Amino acid sequence: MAKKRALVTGITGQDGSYLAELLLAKDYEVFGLVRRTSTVNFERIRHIQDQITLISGDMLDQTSMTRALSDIRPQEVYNLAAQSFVQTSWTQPVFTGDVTGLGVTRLLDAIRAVDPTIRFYQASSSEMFGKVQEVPQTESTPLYPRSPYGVAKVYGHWITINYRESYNMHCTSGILFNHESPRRGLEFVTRKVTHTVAQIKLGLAQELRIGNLDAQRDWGFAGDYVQAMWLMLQQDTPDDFVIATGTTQSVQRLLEVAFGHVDLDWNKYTVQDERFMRPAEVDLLVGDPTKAGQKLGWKPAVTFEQLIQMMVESDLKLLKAEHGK
Ligand code: NAP
Ligand code: F7E
Repeated sequence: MAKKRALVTGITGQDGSYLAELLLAKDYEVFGLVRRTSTVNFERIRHIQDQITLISGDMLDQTSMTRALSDIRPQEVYNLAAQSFVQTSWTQPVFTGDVTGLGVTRLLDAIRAVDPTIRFYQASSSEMFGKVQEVPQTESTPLYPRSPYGVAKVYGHWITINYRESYNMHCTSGILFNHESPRRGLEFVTRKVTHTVAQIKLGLAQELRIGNLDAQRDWGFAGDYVQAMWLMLQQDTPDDFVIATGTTQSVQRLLEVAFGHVDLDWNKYTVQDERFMRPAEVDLLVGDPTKAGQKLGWKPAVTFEQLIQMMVESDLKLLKAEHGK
């Protein structure tokens, strides 16, 4: 039997790399859409690069998507590409809206034109809940985004539902809460903390400059969350699913766990810095993954403490190799 083919946008990102590994393990032919950059940024997929096929394209260029879909003829498309850093969305609001919001319409419309039977996954986000209207947040909690990124994701979420309802396409939206890993970008708070903790432990840095310590997030492990993406596209009926751990932790707790893991007192090394405060904050996120548990049989395996310890250990190893320690 011919292998299933999947196209992943955002394959060079954190989730893209874990999803590509999962699809390869399930014997898919994996294709990734990559945008042109002046230097190569394949660090996260280098170890699997000989097993996947990369195709040039951009979320701002619908022609490139149509071409990629016509050439590959995939059965499944996972749309993970986005300008995904919330803070940057205030300095680049139009760009964020174009890539993260309108980009979804470009891709959906390219799918409609090439092959409307393709199953489509949209990477929706808990940032859509923003100023939360209900605790915990479920698939039916009203949306109240608090950043240009959150607003763009609301657009992407609703256009996904609209193509499902307008054209009867298999379009599914995964509302994923924060998920992290050793491959997380250095600008996000978990990785920033674990990397700086490792630097401090090895004598390579003196302090950690940080923003709001009171924000609370429902943090899970990216490796667990990409399994949910795949499960969603195996369902007969497209739907929306919240993917979360159901527990929440503050940024301060993150500091306690990360510094605590290497026997340091976070208070002694942490400096609050206005530069990392946001014009509008999302104070508390905690998801209710009951529907995903019941319909997909999904549950997270890695706890918050295990996740942060895994990330600190990985950064220690990385830095030791870089600095010959
Ligand atoms: P990430 O590490 O920032 O990766 C984003 C990916 O999108 C990268 O591969 C990036 O390519 C690509 N991309 C950006 N602009 C593009 C463009 N114009 N055309 C083509 N590709 C473009 O993000 P992530 O953490 O893996 O998240 C994956 C998706 O899930 C994103 O849509 C994010 O918004 C969403 N999400 C993430 C979380 C989370 O906690 N991680 C939670 C909910 C939803 P380059 O490598 O070239 O920059
Ligand atoms: O911030 C606070 C900050 O940037 C988390 C993206 O993947 O998840 C991510 O968005 C919290 C916020 O992630 C610093 O104010 C304090 O309250 O790690 P973050 P995010 O904004 O929650 C969602 C679900 C997505 O969809 C996004 O794509 O931590 N915080 N001090 C800080 N945050 C950062 N980055 N840096 C600090 O120094």
